[in-house]
Amino acid sequence: MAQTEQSREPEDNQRLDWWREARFGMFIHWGLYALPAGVWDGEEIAGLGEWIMYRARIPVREYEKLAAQFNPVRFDADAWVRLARDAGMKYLCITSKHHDGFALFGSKASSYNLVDATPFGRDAIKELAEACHRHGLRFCVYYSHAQDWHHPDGAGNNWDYDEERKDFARYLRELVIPQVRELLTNYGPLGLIWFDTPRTITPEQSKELTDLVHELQPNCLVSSRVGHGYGDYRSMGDNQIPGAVVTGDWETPATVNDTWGFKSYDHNWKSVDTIVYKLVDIVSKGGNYLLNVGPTAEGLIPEPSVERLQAVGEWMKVNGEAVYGSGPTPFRRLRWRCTTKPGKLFLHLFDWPAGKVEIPGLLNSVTRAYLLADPDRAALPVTREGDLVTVALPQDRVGSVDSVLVVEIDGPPQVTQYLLQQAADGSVELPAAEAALDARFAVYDAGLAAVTHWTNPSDFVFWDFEVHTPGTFEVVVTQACPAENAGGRYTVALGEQRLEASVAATGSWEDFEAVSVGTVTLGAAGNFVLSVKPEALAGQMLMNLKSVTLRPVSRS
Ligand code: JFZ
Repeated sequence: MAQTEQSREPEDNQRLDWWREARFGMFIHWGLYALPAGVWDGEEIAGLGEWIMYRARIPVREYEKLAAQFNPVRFDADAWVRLARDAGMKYLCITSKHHDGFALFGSKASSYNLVDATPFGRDAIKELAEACHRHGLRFCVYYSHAQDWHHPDGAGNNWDYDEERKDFARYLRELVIPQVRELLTNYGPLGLIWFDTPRTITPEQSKELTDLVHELQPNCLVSSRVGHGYGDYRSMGDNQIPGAVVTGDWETPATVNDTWGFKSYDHNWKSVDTIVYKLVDIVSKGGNYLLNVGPTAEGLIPEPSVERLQAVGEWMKVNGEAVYGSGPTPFRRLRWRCTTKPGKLFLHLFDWPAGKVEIPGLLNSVTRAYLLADPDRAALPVTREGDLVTVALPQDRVGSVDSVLVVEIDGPPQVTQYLLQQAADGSVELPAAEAALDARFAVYDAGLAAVTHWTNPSDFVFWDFEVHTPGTFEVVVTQACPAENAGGRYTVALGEQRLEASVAATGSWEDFEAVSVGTVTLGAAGNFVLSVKPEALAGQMLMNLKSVTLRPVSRS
């Protein structure tokens, strides 16, 4: 479990050079679905905004009528691209055609597009491509190659069309291939094409599309969602951040609120701190962060997204060096997220440790340490005791959100892996701050010093630790949960041993209580992994989790 699944081996794939350098990109989901914005026939439709046609089973002839009303007069390609640029993003990827089949570009293959079917009549893909080229961002497109709910032969629409009579190859031939050709020939160089939800596509068809892209533009990347293992890099599940370093080239596509396409009533915006944390967490595990905005039918990026991206940009201006072109952490376990460049470790201090930062296991000599937020980059005192390096810090925080400490070292990182250690009294303390998180929504909140936003039952946390004095231990979970959400069930697993537990009511999300959930026996000294995994939520979130403690009850 500590080993996250391996992806494609890193290869010397030169077309990826810019993408590995970029690390941070803007995703844009924009289309006719921005008009209903999550409401159909007066009813709020659950799920993602861009899925409304599917979720409400809207007939093609009804949904198509949205085109006649789509007139995003406030659309300003330069404004969108400037926002991305100022946020520190290096590429921009927009839905040139989503599952609803509506294209944002003029197309000879189908008139169901922004130029030919709307009063607006402009080509948003062209305007954005030009704006990106003006402002130095790589321009990229999303293209739904398998699902198309408008085309009679596309995948997904079974309420208008008879699945049995669909000829998927005809859809590829008559719409997808011509449109992909248009995208790759009419808009200058594309950074990448983001295919999605391969569904019923065959391996031959995935290969054919990938080859077509590379034939037309050898440097254009293809996302793994083209299907069947093709593509240049791997896209994780939506919002999915792995628990540990993943080798190979990968990205996490993610949302700022919960939807991709605009929904008028989705106000669940992530905080600036959370967004920066996710960016750093992803880079520290070897990936890219493709962060979405969902503009309105008027053509505006929602203000809450704008404000957050601007604040992220402020942080990036000071600390971008720790993100662009940076590689993953060399530490299996360290209290701080760490990103790297040759000769440099960047430690990300989301909370400010009093007086000092300790780096256990660092064998390199440290030539200099300083904070990126310090305009003078004054050298901080560094001391060493064996393989424990300590950097002295000012008492008060320098910088905000995440203060980046640069530790310059002599050559490639050489580290002894330190797992969490059993205390002298035999107890093992596993704090949330040190937990590895494999999650779509759960995050570590430095203010609460707890894992929170645990809304997804597949999200789990785990810790690696070392035990020198074996025995039987009481497992104590320090958690918070208001009564309305209590009673969710989860499993604490340690090797083969599993404890089933139920979330206790503690009064609020911020009142923490230590709850004993049973005992485990560690028969011998060694390294262990303990995980906490939800089984069933009783409300919106499982619980806020501050720590798990193993308290010795007897020695073996
Ligand atoms: C897809 C789309 O259906 C969705 O509308 C959006 O465009 C998103 C970026 O991609 O949804 C997915 C695709 C894959 C996973 C989850 C949602 N996945 O692998 O977990």
